[in-house]
Amino acid sequence: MEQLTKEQFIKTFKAQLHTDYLVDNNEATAEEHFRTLGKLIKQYVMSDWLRRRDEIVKEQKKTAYYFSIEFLPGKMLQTNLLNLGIYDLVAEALADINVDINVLVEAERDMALGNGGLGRLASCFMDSLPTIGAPGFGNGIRYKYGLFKQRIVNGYQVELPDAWLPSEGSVWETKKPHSAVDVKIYGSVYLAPQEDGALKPIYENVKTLHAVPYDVIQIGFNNGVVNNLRLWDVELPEKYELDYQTLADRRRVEDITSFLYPDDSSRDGQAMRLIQEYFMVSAGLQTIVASYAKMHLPMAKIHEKVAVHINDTHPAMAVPELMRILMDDYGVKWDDAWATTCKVMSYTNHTVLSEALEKWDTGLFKEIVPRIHQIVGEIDRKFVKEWAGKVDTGIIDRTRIVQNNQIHMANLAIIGGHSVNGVAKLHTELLIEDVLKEFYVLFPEKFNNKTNGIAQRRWSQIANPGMSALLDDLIGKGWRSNIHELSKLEALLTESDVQSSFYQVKQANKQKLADYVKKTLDIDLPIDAIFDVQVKRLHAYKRQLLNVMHIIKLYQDLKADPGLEMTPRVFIFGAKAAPGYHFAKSVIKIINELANLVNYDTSLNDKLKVVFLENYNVSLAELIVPAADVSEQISTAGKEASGTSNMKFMMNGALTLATLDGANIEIKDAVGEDNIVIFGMDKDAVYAHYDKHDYNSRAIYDSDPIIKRVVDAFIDGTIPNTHYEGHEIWDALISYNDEYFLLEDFTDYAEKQAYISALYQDKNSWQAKVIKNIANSGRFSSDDTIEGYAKDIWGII
Ligand code: CR6
Repeated sequence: MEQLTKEQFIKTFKAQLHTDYLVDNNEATAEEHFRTLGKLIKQYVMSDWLRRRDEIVKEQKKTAYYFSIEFLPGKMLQTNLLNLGIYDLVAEALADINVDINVLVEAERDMALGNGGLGRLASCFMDSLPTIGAPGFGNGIRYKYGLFKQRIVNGYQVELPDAWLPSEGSVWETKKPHSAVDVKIYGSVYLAPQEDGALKPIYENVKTLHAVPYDVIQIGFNNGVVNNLRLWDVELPEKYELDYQTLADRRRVEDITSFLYPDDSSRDGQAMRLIQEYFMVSAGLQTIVASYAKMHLPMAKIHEKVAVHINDTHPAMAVPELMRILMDDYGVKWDDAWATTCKVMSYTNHTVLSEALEKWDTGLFKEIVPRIHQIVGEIDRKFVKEWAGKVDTGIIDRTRIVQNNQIHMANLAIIGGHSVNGVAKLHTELLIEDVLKEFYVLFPEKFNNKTNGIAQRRWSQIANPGMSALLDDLIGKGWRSNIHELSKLEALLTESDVQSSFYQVKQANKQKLADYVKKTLDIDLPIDAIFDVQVKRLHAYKRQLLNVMHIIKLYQDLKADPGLEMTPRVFIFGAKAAPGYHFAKSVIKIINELANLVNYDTSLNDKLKVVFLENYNVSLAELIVPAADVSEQISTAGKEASGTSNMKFMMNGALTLATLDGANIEIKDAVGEDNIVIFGMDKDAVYAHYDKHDYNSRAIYDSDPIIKRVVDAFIDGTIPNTHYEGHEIWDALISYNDEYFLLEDFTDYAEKQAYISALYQDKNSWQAKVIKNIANSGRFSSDDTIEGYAKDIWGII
């Protein structure tokens, strides 16, 4: 964008307010101010945005399209201002006319079109792609309702719809009706032989959906590059209105883009989800192929200009859909279409949990996407034929796409693509050795690792202005554009004034969070206590319950000896549970009742506080992460594919308390064993239990009086109002043999927690570790991660 002055900005800002809202600056609401500023930002980048689009076709740039059913950007105002390089200028200009930029920031609604880490990662990539100058665009769905809004009522999670989208639309998007495409579902299809011998698909009784794109700006950091996130919405095509005669028919169509499925760990088996997936994939690919066609290059070479990324299994229908478009719409023969499709597609696996690898009932699949069903059947048949006789038939039976009347979407993505990556070193190893090992026998060359990363500008400069200013003072401003310069801090680890400056920053951030807690929950938090934080989706494998068990132990210790010397602790939780996930909801109830129990018990002398912050989302994370002293990353080893909040905490100077799981291992490698606190079984120990079937939680419970006392607290009335939930949890731990090994890891966990309490007393040593963590956090930048994708997988830079 052109150089901007304060005066120019103020003039256009006021004029825009007049034009859009017929108000003067001093009468406008925060919402009006926010939308006006957003609109100006969009105007500033419009020419860069257009240029980007045009140069891709004109210069025939190879482009990557990141297909994801989730994106979780949170708020975009600050990121956009920062990346444009006008944050300070705009903040000052607004202040000159008595507008507080923070009020505008508050006025923006979080865009929560994702559940958790997977969607947030996609958004970090959307920030990093233009920043490294790579032509990489997103493709997703414009849900009218994002992830549910969580309220806590009587300790229980209540889910409310998240109506994030204002009636005028998001200020960051532009509707593109002229780029709309039709997507066909249902009906039947048969192949009619043509004179030239080709088979032409003839559709009958299909339903046609009108897919309308909304393009959302993705601004690179200080480089004039603006990429695109294309979100698809559904409309009723006028041309086909007779297909939808009743109101109920119409509503069903509108529902396709109504809401995000609030579950990131298992499929819910609803036809609507399948329709969503096909809708997004088909609309996106039709447009991509059409824009490639404008280059007038051979269709069978589309892989030279286009890369399509399948983020988790949801967009896996991209494989047969690209085949369909190439064959049915552009007349490419099967073998050529297949060869290029495999080179276009790549896939990221985000979990080892088998329930999250989507499988669709063949009957349902055939009913909703009959042509895709045919193509998948043919891909499967050819796959079996190709490998017959070359490998053990058992391997073929277990890796083929169609098995027992189910379509295995991960298998489709792996077979139909050229790259499969895990999201942390350990995770990729596990894919190779265990979860996908038979695919590794067939296609070893496809496997690679890309450890996740975070958009560091949001998680440092935006979320933690206090720390950022301190860093500027200590190591200069270079780190703001080159995050690896944080390593300059290595020279300052032990300097006491540096240590105390970081301490001051942390205390100020803790105070800010404490103020929020006071305002929202009316609980007073002592900021000299350790702020010990676990924020993430609620899931049994993430073991929030282990954290709870430790709190119970501390509570019992303090009750037994009120004079006990103990570093005061504030335990902070934030977590949404999938609405149908009973156990997870029970854990939320337990945490809230435990909080009520300890927070108002004056005999504990403020040594123990527990807070559950409702509606954990990106914005709340920006408040919580900079205020944490301890980052809890305590999943059962082998279960957390990567984790990304672990990286955010590290960058903000928290010490990680972790199992050797996911990216925790790489954090340990980055900071060294002395600067992270590791506990519990590693992946091999966990797998040894699986192999030997020798885990016995009851034996641990019977033989360890401390563990018995803690576990019994769930059912002996210690925690009020949790009779039902307490029994459910006790049963999971004892009667059902503690699937995630909490009991085995508990003792080490509690000991390492005690070590942390002691360490915190030694301020110098603590601060040196904190600074060491910040100094080494640069390697977890998503700019670097995405560079790996762009070079190794997509070949776009
Ligand atoms: N739940 C993983 O569990 C990983 C993210 C992003 C997850 C988590 O460890 O950091 O993906 N997996 O790769 C899925 O969503 C399936 C997640 O967010």
